[in-house]
Amino acid sequence: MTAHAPSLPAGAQPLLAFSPEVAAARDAGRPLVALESTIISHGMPYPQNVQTAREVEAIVREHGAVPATIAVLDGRIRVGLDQAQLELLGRSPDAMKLSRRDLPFAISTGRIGATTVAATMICAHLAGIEVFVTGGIGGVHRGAETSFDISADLQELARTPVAVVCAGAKSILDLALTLEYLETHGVPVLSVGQENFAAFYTRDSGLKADFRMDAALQQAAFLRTKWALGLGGGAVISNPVPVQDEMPAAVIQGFIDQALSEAAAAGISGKAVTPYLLARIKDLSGGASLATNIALVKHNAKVGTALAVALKANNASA
Ligand code: PSU
Ligand code: MN
Repeated sequence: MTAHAPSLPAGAQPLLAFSPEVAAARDAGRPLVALESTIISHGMPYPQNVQTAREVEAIVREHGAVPATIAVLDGRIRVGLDQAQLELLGRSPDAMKLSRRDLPFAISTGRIGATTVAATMICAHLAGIEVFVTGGIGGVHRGAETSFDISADLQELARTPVAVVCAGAKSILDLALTLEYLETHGVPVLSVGQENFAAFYTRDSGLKADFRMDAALQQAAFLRTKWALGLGGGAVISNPVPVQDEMPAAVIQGFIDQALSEAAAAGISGKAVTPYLLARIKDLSGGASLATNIALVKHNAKVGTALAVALKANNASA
């Protein structure tokens, strides 16, 4: 182990399993980028989900870090998945969607589990990984004042020191309340390339992010400072979808509104809400939303890898 290789809490050690590639990267002190698996099991259809997961991993390698896709299989947290494990997650109708509360259940009962943003942050932190790339984060749902539906992703961002690179959040959510909630809990939102928070399918939510920071070195210095101050918790790195992949705002908003009213009419609640909305939007858009989704995750992989590399450099010079 190098000076910077993280040490696991003793109790967690037997519950984590590193792929050979990730284990070697840890030993060598190379930058690692965590990737989530709910986007594979519940966010995209097969086979595009597995294909995208592999392509995103390749982008991370190409840009100088090692990808660590995270899931729960055979009673352990897998940090780094092989092809067979990715296929299993991508095809299995039994894969559970795991957030913070669900992790111990899936591990202790040997279930197949895909990790959400919240659970992936927890696992990445246990594995000593500081950067995590995904598509979009969960947030405060519209109507949360009566449903209390606020994603556990937001609390996780408040407590677990991992930077989450995403394309903002979908406007299936109340994005203004999501930003308010993050502010209340001290979670900074850094925006790349623009002032405003990104809205996943579209670049501009119309809401200002906290700080614009285009350069990975700036973002890394911000995070090192935050953590050096003992402030803990994570940060949102909002990276808008590339212009050429953006969806027309009015078009996507129509699909989102329809999906929301169908979800309400069908009485969908709890953890089923987000996967239901994602699947409906994909169907309503005739697959156009999926192409945007894939493009933005790949773009996030580039930005996240640059950040992981910059954080290593910042560490070495500290
Ligand atoms: N938003 C997306 N795509 C996703 C998700 C959210 O645009 O795939 C997934 C992520 O895994 C996120 C989870 O952590 O849904 C949030 O679920 P919930 O709203 O139930 O907390
Ligand atoms: Mn929820």
